[in-house]
Amino acid sequence: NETIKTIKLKNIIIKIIIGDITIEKTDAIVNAANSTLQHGGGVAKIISDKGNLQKESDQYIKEKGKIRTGEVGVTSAGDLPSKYVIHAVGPIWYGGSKDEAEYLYMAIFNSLKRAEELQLNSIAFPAISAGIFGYPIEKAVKQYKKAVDNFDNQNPEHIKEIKWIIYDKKFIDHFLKEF
Ligand code: AR6
Repeated sequence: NETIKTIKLKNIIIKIIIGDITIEKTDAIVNAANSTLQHGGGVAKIISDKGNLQKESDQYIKEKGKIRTGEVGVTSAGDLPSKYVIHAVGPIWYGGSKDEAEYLYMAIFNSLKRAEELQLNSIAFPAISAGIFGYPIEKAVKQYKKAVDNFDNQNPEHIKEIKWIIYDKKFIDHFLKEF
């Protein structure tokens, strides 16, 4: 994976990286999940297959129930090199009239909050909602940035590094413009 930009906020370092999230060594990677953790496609399938995580995800849903849009659930990282997978449920894009922006913001912010509660130092995100869920990337990056800025402003004690892993190269300019 290749780091193309590093940005220093008040407390946190942001890295914009091109590549594959499953090879990132961070304390947690975030999965672009759905509310039943059925990892049928997209980055979720890749994370689940490589980490061997479907069974643990099914068990999670059985015990705790569905995860609402904007909320997160945590499993181990299975066979992946990180410690945890934070499964964030981003919104499906319906055109912008169904509070998609607020839900996307929540999915990112709640992932960061949970990572901080777990006392983790680093976390890596894919472009949540911007694939199968259809959220336009130029709008999505605004919510990613807002969530990161607000989290940084809360002066977190543990999280020091947030990585954005870009798989889809046509997203690069949007990330560079927003961050
Ligand atoms: N590393 C980083 N990013 C990746 C990788 C990878 N290895 N592979 C794909 N991406 P998506 P969503 C990017 O569709 O829109 C699943 O079925 C991809 O290019 O994975 O939130 C879930 O189970 C895109 O930019 O997530 C849900 O049902 C980004 O990851 C649904 O899809 C997100 O695309 C979630 O849809």
